[in-house]
Amino acid sequence: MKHRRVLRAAVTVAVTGALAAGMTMALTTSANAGTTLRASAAEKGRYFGAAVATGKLSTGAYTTILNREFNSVVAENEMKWDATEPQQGRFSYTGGDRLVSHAQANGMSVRGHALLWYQQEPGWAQNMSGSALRSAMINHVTQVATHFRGKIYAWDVVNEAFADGGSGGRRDSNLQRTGNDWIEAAFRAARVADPGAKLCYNDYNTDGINAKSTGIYNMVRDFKSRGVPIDCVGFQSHLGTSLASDYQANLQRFADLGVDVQITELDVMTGGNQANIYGAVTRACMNVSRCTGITTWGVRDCDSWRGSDNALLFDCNGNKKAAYTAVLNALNAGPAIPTDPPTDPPTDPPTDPPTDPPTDPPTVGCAASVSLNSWTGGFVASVKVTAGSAGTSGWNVGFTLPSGASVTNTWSATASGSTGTVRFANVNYNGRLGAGQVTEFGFQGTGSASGVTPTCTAS
Ligand code: G2I
Repeated sequence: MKHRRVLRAAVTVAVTGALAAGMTMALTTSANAGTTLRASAAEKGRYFGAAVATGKLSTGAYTTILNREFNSVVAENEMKWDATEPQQGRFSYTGGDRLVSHAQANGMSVRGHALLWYQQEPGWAQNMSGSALRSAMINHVTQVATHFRGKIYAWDVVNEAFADGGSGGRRDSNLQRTGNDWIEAAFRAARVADPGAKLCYNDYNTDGINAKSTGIYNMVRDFKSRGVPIDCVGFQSHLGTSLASDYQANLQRFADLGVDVQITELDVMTGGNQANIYGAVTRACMNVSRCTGITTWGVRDCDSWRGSDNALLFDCNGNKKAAYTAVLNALNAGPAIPTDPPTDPPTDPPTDPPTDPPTDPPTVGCAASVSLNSWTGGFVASVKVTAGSAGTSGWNVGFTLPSGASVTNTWSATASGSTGTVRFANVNYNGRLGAGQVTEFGFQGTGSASGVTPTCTAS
């Protein structure tokens, strides 16, 4: 059983010296302390979430707790690759859509988990490699993120790509063997497909400053310096009987790189320390202003993948455990995420006399620019269309592709042709642009598109 292997890896990080000073801190509750996890987290500008197996949404005892206590959900399995693309190019969103509807009806945000992961690949993808796999994986990212566009708060774009042990390097997998740039290619494709979602890298055994978390830290720093779109890092936090003393410091060093951090799959082995560890993790998140929320990997002990570990906040009868109280108290005692400083009051109106209106005639037309994310054998093109000063009621962008290049997939435009001269027309919702307004579309292809330049015509 694959997930057993992960569990062992996750809980054998025996980090000692665990719960330092913070644990003995007296917990006070503020005057307007919340009485549920969701209310208390929301008061502090954060979310408190749970992983949900959507089949359980029809169990009343389960859903009662979920709706009362949590304001964020993540699909435990239903948005993974094997669930969403069981056969190549045939997508299935039943479970994921059901969870999104439940979330929307109950005031919950949704974390998306996970676009690319070496586990739970569908069989057809397990058998692929090289540029065929690279194209298939980028297509998967594009299609799934496009389907859920606008509905996901944060996506785990890539899950568990780093190796355990002391190397600090990447984990071997067929995804990794498509080339070291697979992670950034996935993030760029996800950004194009759902520009509103925060894009996260997510992993386990990263619960302190260690070789693995440092490998990830270096990747994030590199991505930020090169403009690869990454917004957040998820710390799964499948924990044993102790907590790294530098858990909070580790979150903070990532936050200092300019990304949000989130606790994404929290569960803690039962035992004397369980409530203390839950409290300490919550306090650590509260103390890091860019820690935007916490998700536990399930609701009740019996819902957990960790079986007899009794690792969650509610027992099998739905009763709140001591760990629940520790979390609630820590949420209520913690600081709120600082809000943006008030903006300066408006300055005095300018006293200059009004200038003459511009005399230039409006520019009929549009401009287009392209940014390419290329790898050996394929590419994703992101195209920006800017309306001239007369605006547009429609636009059409042409490219002449080098020989050997072929368009395989297009979003937010309609393609005509796939090789040679290819044209992309607006779709019904993005043709009408005001003066200077910008819209974006994209396409994916095989071969190389390097050096292509777009021409834009407006109507
Ligand atoms: O392994 C714990 C988590 C580690 N981080 C990534 C998470 O995505 C992962 O979640 C677990 C789910 O909680 C399990 O429910 O991922 C496992 C897969 O590696 C999930 O287990 C699978 C079983 O392996 C399948 O046999 C089963 O069909 O759950 C499937 C649906 O119940």
